Amino acid sequence: SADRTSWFRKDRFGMFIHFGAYSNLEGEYTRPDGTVCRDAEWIQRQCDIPKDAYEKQAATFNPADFDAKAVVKAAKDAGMRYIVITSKHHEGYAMWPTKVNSWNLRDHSAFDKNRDILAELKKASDEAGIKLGFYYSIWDWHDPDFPDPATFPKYEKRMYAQLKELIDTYDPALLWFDGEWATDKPNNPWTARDGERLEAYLRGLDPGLVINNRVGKRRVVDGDYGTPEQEIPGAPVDGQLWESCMTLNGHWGYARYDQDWKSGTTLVRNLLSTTSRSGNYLLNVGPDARGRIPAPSVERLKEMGTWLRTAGQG
Ligand code: JFZ
Repeated sequence: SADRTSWFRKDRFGMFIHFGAYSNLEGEYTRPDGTVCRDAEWIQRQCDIPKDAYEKQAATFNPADFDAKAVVKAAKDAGMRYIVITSKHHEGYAMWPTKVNSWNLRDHSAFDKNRDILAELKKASDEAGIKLGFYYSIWDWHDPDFPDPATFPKYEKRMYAQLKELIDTYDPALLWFDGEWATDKPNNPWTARDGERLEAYLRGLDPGLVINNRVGKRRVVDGDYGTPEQEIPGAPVDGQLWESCMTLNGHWGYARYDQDWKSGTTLVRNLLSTTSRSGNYLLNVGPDARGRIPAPSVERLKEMGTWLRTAGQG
């Protein structure tokens, strides 16, 4: 509804954060034979990392330097008005202390058991007047019940439970779904009906939630807005809200070898061409294994903020 999305239509610029157990590898996996395979949040699949090896590396994940206030400040200084962080990417690893399973940052890491980065981010965001939303992948590589049509309903129950936890605990302003297109579900696809059921469930829990269209089949009727990825559409659908998400370099998750950063000029141009066509711009940062936003990312966000405050005269 127009009411629910009023803040989203006003707050045109947001920060996307890709952060998960993959961040611990910083984009590089050394195989037992010594060869190195590179990728970011897809590293487990792209590099065929065995499940036990992936779990073993995740157990050492210790993002002790994650600083919610610094993250929020970087966003605010850039002129961003909302943040969307990966609560669970395709790897299935929950970034909050979920009670649904132990594959999460509290129970399967070397991180301080008293810390909860989503709670920290929520507090810092509230203090700064920034909205907080969560990315949540429907596709789950870790849950054994996901790929089999016979057991999928069991997975779906856990997914519903996790989403309820997120809503009850952190009161997000927005949910950003993904992975509804899962390639290992050719015979058991996420259907329009699955999407409608999930969306109705979420709206029952919180009618104010803004939800992207990847909750369903990306029809105009699914969710509140469209999600073109890494592109600014020439002709957005008339009347549909949309948000273009983009990376600062060539990856979503942290990849230490990727230093191919977009220039401040390009980023400002993208922001302006998106917002001038009534779209939102969701620009991504990928914290490293310690939880720090890479310095080249922070620099570029600063440049954007300076440009916005001075209309290019800064
Ligand atoms: C997905 C994820 O697989 C990726 O890791 C990242 O989180 C990104 C924001 O979303 O990737 C996609 C999703 C949709 C398309 C392509 C990649 N698409 O519609 O072409």
